[in-house]
Amino acid sequence: MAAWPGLIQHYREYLPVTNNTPVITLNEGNTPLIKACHVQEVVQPQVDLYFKFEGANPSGSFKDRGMTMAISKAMEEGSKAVICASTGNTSASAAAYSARAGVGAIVIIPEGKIAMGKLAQAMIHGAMVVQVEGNFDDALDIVKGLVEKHKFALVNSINPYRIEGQKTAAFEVCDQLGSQPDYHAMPVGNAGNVTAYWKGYKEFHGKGKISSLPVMLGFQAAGAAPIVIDKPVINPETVATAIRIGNPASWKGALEARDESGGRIEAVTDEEILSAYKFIASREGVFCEPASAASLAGVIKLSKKGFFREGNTVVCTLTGHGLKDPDNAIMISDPPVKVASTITAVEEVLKGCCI
Ligand code: AN7
Repeated sequence: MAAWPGLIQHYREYLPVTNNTPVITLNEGNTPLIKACHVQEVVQPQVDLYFKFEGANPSGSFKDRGMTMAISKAMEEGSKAVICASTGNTSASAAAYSARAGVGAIVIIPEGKIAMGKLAQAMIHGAMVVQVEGNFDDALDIVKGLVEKHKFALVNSINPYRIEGQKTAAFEVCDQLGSQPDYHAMPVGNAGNVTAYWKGYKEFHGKGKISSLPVMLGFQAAGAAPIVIDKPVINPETVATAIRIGNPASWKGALEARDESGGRIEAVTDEEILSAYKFIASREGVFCEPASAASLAGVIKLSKKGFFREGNTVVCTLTGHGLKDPDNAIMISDPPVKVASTITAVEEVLKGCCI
């Protein structure tokens, strides 16, 4: 089989690129669709549940799908610098693709509230990193103001090319499953991704590639759930910093996905998020970041209300890699046991667990 060329090449006919578009790619996409094997412990009745593991993208999140498009188009348009606000993953991805393209990247992030791995990524890729004493919503407002005054290409998901790239995840799910799932669950922050998946499913349906459309299920963190409570949240708070967003830019797109698909956008608590996060890592062997686990947390929550039927196919997008946020993994896990450097001392602590 030929090497995967990246999603622009693979899904070219569905994307707004021409022969004049310089394709900036890190061979993103083609991420694994991993079948859950222990999920019956937490979801009843028995469903076929899959994880679309977007942490396997080059910068470790789904943002790479949108960024390959946004940066390629920015280069086509001759942009000298790109800019974004970010809770972390967008900045990591923008920094990586900008480095590759040889264009400057400016990333505006909320001070102290982005996972360490993401900050490290933006820095090592050479972006100009600016921390503001505010949250993501404040940072996005600043970015919108700056692009009015300066010739920067904005690469947040209000850039329509971002949505175009990200919709390819829905294509892949259909291609990998051989049909559409019954339900598609994902975390919702700025709501670009749920907008993109729904666009992708509708386009595949329009082309006759799938026979019906999935029901979309979006989950916000309870402390940052503006769409659920139907008004912006001024001070969003959640352990899942990636989705610590109080005024989503693609609010309308999320409502369309929900209403057109007959789906739901609901809230899950930090406790439910962390519990699903731990389950996915410790029982399924997949390490995603806390925000990603909001997808399974929501599915577990709905299943307790009798939402699913036996045999339903449910896909949960795991949006980002767990390695981006080591602090939370360490926080909720048992600490390593410290002993003297001898066989007997190590054996002593293994008694009752492994020997
Ligand atoms: C792991 O990086 O908004 O609903 O600035 O990093 O499309 O915003 C990240 C969002 C889910 C929510 N999971 O997606 C940013 C940013 C992870 C994320 C979301 C994000 P959207």
